Amino acid sequence: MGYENLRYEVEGPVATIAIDRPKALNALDERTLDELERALEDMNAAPEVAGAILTGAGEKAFVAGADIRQLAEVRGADVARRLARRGQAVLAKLSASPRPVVACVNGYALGGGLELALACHFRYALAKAKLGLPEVSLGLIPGYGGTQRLMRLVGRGAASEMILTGDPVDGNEALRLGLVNQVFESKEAMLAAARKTLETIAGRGPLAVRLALEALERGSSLDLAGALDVEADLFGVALSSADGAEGTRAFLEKRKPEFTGS
Ligand code: DAK
Repeated sequence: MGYENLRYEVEGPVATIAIDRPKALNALDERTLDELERALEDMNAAPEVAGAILTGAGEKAFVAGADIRQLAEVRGADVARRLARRGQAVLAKLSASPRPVVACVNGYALGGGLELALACHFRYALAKAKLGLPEVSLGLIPGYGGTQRLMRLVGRGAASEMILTGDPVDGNEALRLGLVNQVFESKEAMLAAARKTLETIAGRGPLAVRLALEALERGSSLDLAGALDVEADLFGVALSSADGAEGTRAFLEKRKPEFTGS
């Protein structure tokens, strides 16, 4: 089945998912969420793919939020709950993806759009990008994990200011806050840097990358003691794996490791 609201491409070990609904500045409606879920499944099922870039098609927007037109048509608590569960489930899948997804924020990342970027493993942005949670100006609060993921990333003070004012920050301010890892002047430079990072990751032990992502994901919702238990368990899996044996042996034999992902 093809895609209507996004573009999915694979080049070498890197998949690119570009949300593409120009008439609504790439806003997330139900169909786009469905297609995003399918693209993540395609990416994780492709043996040659090590990770993905998630971006917005065009020059103006990453994702300008949940589709406000669709939200305004929602009648009844049941439909609203189903919509909320749907969005939360797709973002949870993204956050728990066994392969890394890098958000490349090329313009407006507002509301559900910033929440989508926050569910990615890390973020790059253009200096001119606008990242914010404007829900309070619509009489709402963030509903796809924004209050929690933003607070965990930038701390309660900075998150409170962004959420309570609803005012967006640009890429440089996002960098200062720790909301994004790197800032770029052009989309080409940003996508090239994200590709290079994912190619570096593709050269590391595939099982170790998967286990590290799992440790980060599971540990992020536990207290330190519980999270350290998770880390110890997964470290045990890594050390007793074929890749763990190969990586340590290759170091001692002064050669490049040949990982098999097992
Ligand atoms: N939804 C639908 N259409 C959108 C949209 C959106 N979020 N954002 C922009 N568009 C559409 C505009 O309506 C316009 O369509 P036409 O009028 O041409 O038909 C077209 O995209 C171009 O937009 P503008 O003409 O407004 O472009 P400007 O350059 O003047 O302004 C802007 C760009 C990004 C500043 C502006 O479009 C804007 O403020 N957009 C809304 C941004 C926003 O408030 N986003 C947050 C939405 S609230 C939930 C969980 C989560 C959420 C909801 C529920 N549950 C748990 C159920 C999340 C909520 C949100 O994301």
